[in-house]
Formats: sequence, structure tokens, C-alpha cells
Amino acid sequence: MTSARPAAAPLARYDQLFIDGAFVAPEDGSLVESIDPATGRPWAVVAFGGRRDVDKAVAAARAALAGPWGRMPGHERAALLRRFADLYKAQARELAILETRDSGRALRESLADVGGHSNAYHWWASLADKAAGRTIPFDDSVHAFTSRVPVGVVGAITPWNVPLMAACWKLGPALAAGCTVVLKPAEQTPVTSLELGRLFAAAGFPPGVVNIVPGTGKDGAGEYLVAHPDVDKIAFTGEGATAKTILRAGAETMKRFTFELGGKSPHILFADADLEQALNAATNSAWTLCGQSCALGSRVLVQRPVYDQVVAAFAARAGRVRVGPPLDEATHMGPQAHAEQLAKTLSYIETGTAEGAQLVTGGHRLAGPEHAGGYFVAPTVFAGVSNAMRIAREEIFGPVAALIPFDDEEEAIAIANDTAYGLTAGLWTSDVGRAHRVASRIRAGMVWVNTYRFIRWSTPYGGFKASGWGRENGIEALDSYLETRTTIVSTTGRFP
Ligand code: TXE
Repeated sequence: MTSARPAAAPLARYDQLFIDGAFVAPEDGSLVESIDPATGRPWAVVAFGGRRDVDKAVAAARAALAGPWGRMPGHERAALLRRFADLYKAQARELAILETRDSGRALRESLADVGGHSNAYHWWASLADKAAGRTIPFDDSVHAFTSRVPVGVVGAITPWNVPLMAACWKLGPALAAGCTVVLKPAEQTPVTSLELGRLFAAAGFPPGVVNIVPGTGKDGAGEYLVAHPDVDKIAFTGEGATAKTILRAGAETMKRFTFELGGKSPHILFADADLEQALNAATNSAWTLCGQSCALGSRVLVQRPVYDQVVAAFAARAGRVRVGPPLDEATHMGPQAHAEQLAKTLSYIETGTAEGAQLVTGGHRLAGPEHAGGYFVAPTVFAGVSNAMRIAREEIFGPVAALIPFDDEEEAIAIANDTAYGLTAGLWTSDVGRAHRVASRIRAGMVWVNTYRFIRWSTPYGGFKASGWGRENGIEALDSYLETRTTIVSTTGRFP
């Protein structure tokens, strides 16, 4: 979260952009304070890029494509990415601490998340020399073949909930494909993305391959990047409404897009499930990241014979969540990442009550001494939720579980699919046949059976319907950073 107050002396300083291999002061940008969501007070001063800064970054990215990076064999790009991955691993704890400072995510979660990113970068490195084309049989008058070539300069626009993960999911495939990148992190959480600049420089990446320009979205670096004629692709994670604005603006220059947007994921608990395990997953999914992830099971569908039992268990477990200073490794859940998100969550809690859902526990901002000034919300459980209610239809992005009862398989599938979104879904059952029957009928990009939120670099991730376009992670993600060129060589030299 940022404000325009002048920087105070003791603040950490991230007052330079990373452009063309060097940290530089913004030319026509500004210096802005970054707020610690656990205290509501500024903790760092950060450089935001202006239009000229974005122009410089894009020019550097374009030049790098035409320079050594563009001519570098895949195995050499792989070696650079591996070096970066090793440096990242060595720095993972510091990065996780900074991520927690800036976003409020509980440190135990940041450590687990950031600790895995070097594996992801290594995996992308392993693909950097594997983007092969194919030969196309026709007749002996031609030799026809395809080549996969980098899409070009990528504008990567990331959100505030998981800044390093969102950056990894874009930088990994983009660099493996041979693209260059201008990364624009969210205005509320820019610090850890800037740290990546140091690691890319230390790993020996040529100048301009990765540029990092924090700034605002609308009327700022984000908008300039999307409108820029020399940017070939926008890789975006954020809100659906923002994606539509970006799509319209980017259409002017016929950009390529990948969009990773919101979710309202169904997490289905059948009465025959291992309920202890299902509850572990469902409650974890309710409070992880303080509810600020598109993948979480924010609609918990529970079969009626176990509904009351599950509601009681949710309430009991909500009471055991330690909500407090995110840097304390004993803390389970930190604050909401910024003041607007806090206000959004509290307003949805009011909506749920007004719609007639039963507030079982939580439902308020926390005000203990360890919460003073911070954006903390009590873990909240609503029972008696119908899928028609706004709290079941719209993305809240807070620690709010909505428990919806159902009778049978058909009804569970109907409720699960009755949503504008289609990102993820989970189901718990001990019946293998049912697991396959239900999973195959759910309109979502990722379906988990007897587990939840298993997400890895190699498993494609992305949404059906309003949850997005394209996939991140997996070979599919690499494809979205490549163009296909078809070459036809005549074997006769005669025309026609
Ligand atoms: O998202 P935005 P916000 C959802 C979640 C949350 C809501 C609002 O429900 O409560 O979105 O969050 C940049 N041109 N998700 O307002 O605006 C912006 O600077 C170019 C789900 O923060 O989409 C930031 O870098 N860029 C999501 C990024 O877009 C623009 C994660 C995301 O901001 C821009 C985050 C513009 N016109 C929020 N406007 C998920 N899928 O996980 C904004 N940006």
C-alpha cells in the first residue's frame, strides 16, 4: 500500500529502478512510501517509473533482443537461468522476509513459497534449449518446417498478493523462450521485485534482458507499458476488470496476452471423504494468504449429512488460527495486504450478513495490541450460504469461508459450475468412480482430488471462463512466449 507523503530518513530505500542492467533514479517518475500492512506505517521509500522510464526500459529490452541475448544459444540462456536460480536460493530467506514486510503474508508461508522458486527457475532453465519445431510432410517439391521464436518484449504486470511468485511464473517461461521483460510489480508491494534486479545482474544476464519498473497501473507505468507499441506481449495477473481495460488498450498494437485472473473456487466435501484431511485442506485454504489468493476454495460445498459437523469444525479451527505480526514465525495469518483490501473484505462481510447468511465466527477487524494500526481481520465463517448470494459469487479476497450445503453429486456439480469463474476446484471423496465422474464435469483449469492447492512449475495453471486466458507453469506456458514461424524451401527453385 502506498501514499504520497514525503520519505522519512529511517525508511528502507528502494529509490531506483532497474533498467538496462543498472539501478537508476526515475527520470519522470516519483518516490513513494510503501506501507507495512502489519502496522499501517511506512517502512520503505520506493521509486515509481514514469512514461520516460517505461520508454527507456522498453528500449533496453528491445536492444537486448537484437544484441547478445537474441543471438545466445538456448543452452547458454539455460546456464544463466541456473546461476540466477542458485543465487535466488541462497537469498531465499531474505527475500521471504522482505516479501512479508511489504505484503503482510505470514513469514512461515513466505518461506515455504519463496523457498520453492529456485526449483521453478531451474525447471525453466531445463527448457531453454528445447523449443523445437517440426517438419511438415507435403511433397518432394518443398521442405516445410516450423521454428519456435521468442514473442519479443514482454510486459509482465503482477499483483500484490504473491509478488515473487507471480514474477517467477512470468520471468521463468519468458527467459526460457528467449524473450526480454519489463516487470511492473503492483504499487502496493514493489520491493521484492526490485531485489530481483540485483540477482539478475549478479548472475550475469546481459543488460536490458530484465528491467524492473514499479509504478501505478492506471495513469502510470502499467498503462504506459500496455500502450507501448514496442511491447509484444502482456502477461498479467490481477482483477478481471483490469484485464478488460488492458485488453482494449493492448488491442491497438495487437499484443499477445496471457491473463491470470480471479476465482471463486468450489471445494467439495462429500460425506464419504476422509473428513479430517478434507477439513485440514478446506480450513487451510480459507486462511492461507489471509484469503488473498485466486486459487483458494472460497466456496466450501458440504454434503448435508456432514454439514453441521463441518460448520462446527470450521468454527473451532478458526479459533485456533494465530493472527498476528507476520514476521513472527509462530503466526499463521498476517494482515490484509493493504487498506483498500481490508475495506473490501469488511464490506463483503456486511453484505453476507445482510443477505441472510449465518455469521458463525469472526466477521470483524482485529484490534488487540499486536494488531494496532494493522489491517488484520478475524478468520470468518459463514454458514447457510446459498450460491446465489454475492459472498458466493464475487471474489472477496479475504479470510472468509462460505459454507454451502448440497444433497447429491448432481447438485454439487451444478453449484460448482454455477459461477462466472473457472480457475480451480477441489473435491474430497473415498469413491474413486465419483472422483473421476465429478472431476471430469467441473469447468475449471485445475481440479484437485483428495488434496488442494498442489501447484508446481510443471503443472499448467490457469482459468476457464472469466478466470483468464492461457496457462502459466508447464510446457503450455512456454508456448505462450513463442511464435511459430513456418519456412518453406523449394527443392527445385522453380516458380510456379
Ligand atoms: O487489482 P489490479 P487490484 C483481485 C482481488 C482484488 C481485486 C483488486 O479480488 O481484491 O482484484 O485488486 C496493474 N493498465 N485480484 O485492484 O488493479 C496494477 O498496478 C496496466 C486477483 O490490486 O488488477 C497491478 O500491478 N496495469 C488477483 C496489477 O495491475 C494496470 C491478484 C493488478 O492490479 C492497470 C490481485 C492498467 N489500467 C487482485 N490497472 C489474482 N488473480 O490472484 C491496474 N494495473
